This record gives sequence, C-alpha cells and structure tokens, in this order.
Amino acid sequence: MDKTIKSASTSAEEIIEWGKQHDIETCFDRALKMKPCPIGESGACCKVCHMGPCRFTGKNAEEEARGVCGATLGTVAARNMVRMIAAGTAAHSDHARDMALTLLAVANGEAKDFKITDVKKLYRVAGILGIEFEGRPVNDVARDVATTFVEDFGRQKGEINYTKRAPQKTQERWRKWNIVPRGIDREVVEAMHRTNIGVDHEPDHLLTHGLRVALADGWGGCMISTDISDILFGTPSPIKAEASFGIFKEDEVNLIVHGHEPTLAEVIVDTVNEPEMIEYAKSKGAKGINLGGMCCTANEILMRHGIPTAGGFTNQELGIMTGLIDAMTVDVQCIMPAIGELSKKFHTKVITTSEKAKMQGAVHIEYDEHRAKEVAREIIKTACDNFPNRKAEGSHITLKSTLIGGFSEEYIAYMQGGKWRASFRPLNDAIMAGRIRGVVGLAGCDNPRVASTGIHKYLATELIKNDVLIVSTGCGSAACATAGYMTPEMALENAGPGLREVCEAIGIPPILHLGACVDNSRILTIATAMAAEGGLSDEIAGMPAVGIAPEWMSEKAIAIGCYFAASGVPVIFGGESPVGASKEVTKIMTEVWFERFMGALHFEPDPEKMLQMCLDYIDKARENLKLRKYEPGKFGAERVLMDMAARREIKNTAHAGVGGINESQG
Ligand code: NFS
Repeated sequence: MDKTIKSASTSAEEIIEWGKQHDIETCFDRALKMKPCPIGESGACCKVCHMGPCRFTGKNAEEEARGVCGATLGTVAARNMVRMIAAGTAAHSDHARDMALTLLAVANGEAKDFKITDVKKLYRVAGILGIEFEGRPVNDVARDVATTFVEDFGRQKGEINYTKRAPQKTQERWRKWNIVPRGIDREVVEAMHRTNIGVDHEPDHLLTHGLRVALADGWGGCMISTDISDILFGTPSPIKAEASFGIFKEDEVNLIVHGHEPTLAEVIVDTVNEPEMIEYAKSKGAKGINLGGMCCTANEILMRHGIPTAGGFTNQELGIMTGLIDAMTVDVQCIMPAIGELSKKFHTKVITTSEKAKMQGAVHIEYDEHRAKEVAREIIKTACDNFPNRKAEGSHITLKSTLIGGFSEEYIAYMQGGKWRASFRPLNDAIMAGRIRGVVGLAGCDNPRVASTGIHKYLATELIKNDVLIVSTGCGSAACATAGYMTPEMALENAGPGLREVCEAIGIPPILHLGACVDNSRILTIATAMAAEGGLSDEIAGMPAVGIAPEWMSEKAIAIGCYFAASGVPVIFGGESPVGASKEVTKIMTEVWFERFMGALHFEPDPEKMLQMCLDYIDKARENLKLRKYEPGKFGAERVLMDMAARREIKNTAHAGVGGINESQG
C-alpha cells in the first residue's frame, strides 16, 4: 500500500490536504513524525517496575537477555499482552456496568427519560438467565435481569452467566483449560496482579489467564452491553442511513455525538426534534438541527434510528476541519485528545459528557441518567448557540454514501424464515453447498499508520469477490459504509456468483453491519446459532469463519481478538505484532491456542497475505467439515432461500423491531 497516501478515502484525503495548506496538523501527520519505538512495538520493553524500563534487544534476546529481576523476553511479552487484554476488557465492561446500572435505574423508576423498548428481548434475556418472566410486571423482570448482570461484575467464584450461552462443546473446551471467567472485575484485577513485578512468569500460564479475561469481555462486558442496549433502545433491524463528511448540513445546526455509550445519544435522538428545540435553532438563524454520529456511538444510533455517521476513528479531527460541526459531544473511548486543541482553530464546541473523561479545550456538560433530557436539551442548545459563530472557512465536503445497517442476530434469523420459521438453516445450507465460502468478521479500528480505511476496503472487496459473507462492526463498518459498500447493489456488482445469489434472494448487502464494537458479541451469538442449526461444526471452533481487524490500534481490539480466539475463531490482525519479539509467545498465541481452542491470534501487516491466510483457514475448515470443495460458480444442492415476497406472505410479522427496511430519520 502506498505510504504517501494518508487515507484511502478521497474525502478524507481532501481535508488532510486542506489542513496542510492551512498549517493544521492531524493524526496522519503525527503518525509520520512519531515513529513507533521498535522495542516497545514488538513487546520487548518491560516497565512494570522502576528497576527498568528493561529493553530486550539483540539477536539472541529471547535466549540470553534478562531484565534486572531476571525476567525473560517471553515473560515480558506475555505480560504486556495480558495487560492490553485487561485494559480492553475494562473499557468494554465498564461501559456494560453503566448499562446494567441504567437498566436497574429504569426498572426502579429512577430514570424517567428511559423505558424498556424491546420487551421481547428482555424476556429472551431473562429466559437465558433463568429468570421467571411470564405474568410478571415488566419492571420486575428488568430489575432481576439488571441485578443478575451487576452480579457478573463482582462475582468471586463460579461462572459469569453468559458463558452457558455458548455451544456445549465450546464450554467444555473452556472448562478443560480452566478459562471460564468467574467475575468480570475479578479477572481484570487478577490480570493486573499476575503481571505485577514478581508474580506470574510463565508465558503460557499468563496468556491462559489472558484468555479468561478476554472471555469476560466477550461473553460478559460486550454481550451485556449489546443486550441491555437492545432492551432499552430496541433490537436493530435493517435501516437506511448515510455516511461520510457529506452528512453535515450547511444551513442547519450540526451536532455530532462521538464516543461509545448509547444512553445520552439515544436521549439526544429523542429530544432533537422537539418543537422547542427546532424553534431554538431557528432563532439562531439555522433551518433546523442535523444530528450525526462518529465512531461507535454513531453505530449505536445508526443501527436503531438511521442517524447518519461521519465515519470512524480517523475521521474525528477531519470532521472538525470541515468547519461545519457546531458541537461535538464525546463520552468515553477512542476520543483523540487532539480534538480539544483543534476545535479552538474552528468554532466547534467539544463537549465532554462523562464523569470519567475530561479534556483540555472542551466544555463539560455532565450526563446524569436521572435528568437525561435536561442534559440533552442543554447540549442541543449549546450547539444552536454556537451556530452563528460558524465561519465560512473549513474544507467542505459534499460526498456521502447510502448504506443499509441494522443486522442483529435476531433479524438475521428472521430474514431466513420469517417470524415463525426464523432460523439459520438457509445460511448453513448456503455454506454447505459452497454458495457461500465462509464468513468473516471484519472489525476493529481504522489507523493512520496505514492508508487509513484502505485495508478494510481492500479486504472487503476481495472477500466478497471470493464469495465470503462479511459481518462487520465498529470502524470496520464505518470504513465500508463511507466507501459505499453496504448496499445490496454492492453484492450485484462485486460479489462472487454464489454470494450474489444469496444476497439477491434475501435483498441484503454482502457486508452486514452488526453495530458498534461491543456488538462483536452478536458475531458470537450468530456463530452459536449456526452451530445449533447443524450441518456445520457443532461448536464455534471449526466453522469456516475468521475474524479480521486489519487496522487495529486499541487495546479493546486486542481483547476482542482474544475472545474470538478462545471461542474457536482464527483471528488475523494487521500491523506489526505487539509480541513479535518473542517467538515463544507468538507460538503460544497461534499454534498452542489453535490446538486447544481451534482459534488463534496472528499479526500480519501485508494485506495480501492477510487475505490468503483467511481464505486458507476457511478452506481448511470446509475440508475438515467434509463440505463440498469451494469452486466459484459451482454449487451443490440446497434449500431455497425465502425471498422478500415469500416472507411478506407470512402472516403476523409484526414482531417488534423486525420488518422490512425502515426509512432513515437522519
Ligand atoms: Ni472498536 Fe477501535 Fe474505537 Fe469503536 Fe472505532 S477505533 S476497537 S471500532 S470507535 S472501539
């Protein structure tokens, strides 16, 4: 990939160029100036005590070099890895904790601006948790569900609730290797303890605990977040939206919600169209209020309301540089501190909203679930008040793409058979017949160290050409959405013949947007449903499925990669390996994990090799499952997929949150 290109998006590139002419620096410039430290980059630096930092350099560092305490490179690289998993898990899980506490407050009548939107999902979750729901008041059920989830954080012994949701065989592997998480907080704390100076030194032992922490993330933090968000705000179903910088409007107040937690954003969605707010915007000279999102908060409200997204991680500074954003709220995670400073060069007001996160150059309007609407109104008014300060300067972009998002596990089951016959049968059949070669989860960040979003785009197009169905989340979705790949037409024009037929029959894009980064948990439940359906593997391991985070940068991505590996999915990350200095650790994370769990975590900077490795894994899994050998354009027999018309005929399809494609509100 051409290193002189900073972004693979022409709109982004245009703004970066404009910035250069106006002496404005972005992460793309800083990434060129600030070269990664080669010692730290490969996991060969230990700074867990103050006898160091110790650096393990030289040809034979693995065999010969020792830290002041005597630690080997393997110990150090494994410790660094486990700390990354713990930090990523802490982030997702703290988000999940807040979701559980919000659900509890709603059930107790203390958060009046929220309600239980998807009672069906509440009952489904209650059923999984073993909570009685029939004939009980909804709030009582919600209280029990919330309390049960809260217990998952502080449990000292036993198992977190959702591990029992995994296929039996997957659970057996976890029990055999003793990696079933007990309590989410406990696993994170224990990781910090074990990696402290002088505790756990054996790389395999350390990394095995790393997997337990990661499972606490996937089957704990992430899954709890997804399910509570569905309960409170609705389970997503297909919806049309728009993406990229062209979503900003010249004549309206542009308010952008950036970050991760959906709660405040949902209330803003609810409030922004209140007549009083519209009038207020008009009194400031604007024609109305245009709400948009960025990063994973964007994905949350795009999936449920069709609110447009300005894109993923590397678009945040560029969005401000359009000069069109009147206010940008930020809560937690993946928020560049650079935007505080940058906003001073424009009129944009950056508003921090979480009690956990403040930044220089921002104003702070703290979110409080007990007075959520009041806070939302204050934020909207702040954006309106700032509209008259908008100057003409900035790099205005008009380009935007249409996309279809909103694919939940529930909807994917529904689209394959309607309300009464919802199943994963047609998908499994299509895979067995070789019409679909396999499934790839394309996820994780976009990264200015490469031509940002470019590897996502390359892999997305190549994979669908090879009849691989893509499910995507987070900034992977944002990269595909802003490139215009998330439309049914994309399947017609670019997918291989088998995948194209499947997409055409159901009327779906070849890349299914599953939501925010925490919604990677939807991939776990989809894989579980596929295992239960039969015909492929009877556990998650062994499926013709691969996870890819080609441009990862966040510790959260590492936690996600590891929970997929522990669940039985081979995972490929881009960039240089953060454990690359240690052959021992690399071997554990690839070969040893594959032997035990049939999952692995690889790091491969070359996009073409990533693609090949992914297809090899898929083909090998097909071979092991004794499925028909994949050949483009040649399929075996399979059941007929229900098309849209057939599904419409099924009576009583008024399942809450499930139906055809909704029109965007954005
Ligand atoms: Ni997930 Fe990456 Fe961040 Fe979301 Fe985007 S950068 S690890 S996708 S916004 S969490």
